Amino acid sequence: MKTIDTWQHVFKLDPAKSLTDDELDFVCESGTDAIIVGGTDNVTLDGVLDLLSHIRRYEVTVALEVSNIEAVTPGFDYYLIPVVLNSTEKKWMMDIQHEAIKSFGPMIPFNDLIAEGYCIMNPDAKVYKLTNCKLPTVEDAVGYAKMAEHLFRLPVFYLEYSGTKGDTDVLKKIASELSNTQIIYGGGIKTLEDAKEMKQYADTIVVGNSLYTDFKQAIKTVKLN
Ligand code: 1GP
Repeated sequence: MKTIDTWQHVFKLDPAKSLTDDELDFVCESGTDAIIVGGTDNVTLDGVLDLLSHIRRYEVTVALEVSNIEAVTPGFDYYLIPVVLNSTEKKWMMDIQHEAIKSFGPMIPFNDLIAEGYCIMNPDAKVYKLTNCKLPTVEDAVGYAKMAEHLFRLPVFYLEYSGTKGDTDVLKKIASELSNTQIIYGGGIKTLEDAKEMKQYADTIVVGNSLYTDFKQAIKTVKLN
């Protein structure tokens, strides 16, 4: 297993979308540092189990990004817990996590949990709308990143542009402020060039949607490693 702090390149697979078995094999053997299983809509236990049972035939590290408590199952190396810093509703920062811990506390493998401070920058993204976010300015985003590291001491700050490529200036400013919290960047990476561009400032880059739109190009992003 590769520990999260060593991840440079990650693929994110959505349990509500499908790849062929051959494509999934390719993803698992691609040389990526880890696979995150996660999505915004229609994440079901069946969908999660389908992906997990396929991925577990390989050695690659696998994490579940928890978006729906009913779709959580044992068997992952990590459980990533998003905390949406720019949501206008406390629910997405604290209340759903609180409910989950109250209901499932004794079953939760706390050592495998990683809290991710999310800052969602694309107003058109489903996750932005679902969590009722407010669009951060550059200063706001840098402020959230500093809170993640210096106030909450979160292990991960996730700059999320899901569906569109983000602003490298924002990422650069954030990178210049953080030294302990790991910066994960995701959004709109389609090619190896995109991956290299965002990786200049992020510790870890995530490639999601392009696996479902242009698989061949998406797989090439791993050459970053
Ligand atoms: C989504 O950050 C990831 O949560 C990746 O974004 O789907 O746009 O690649 P894309």
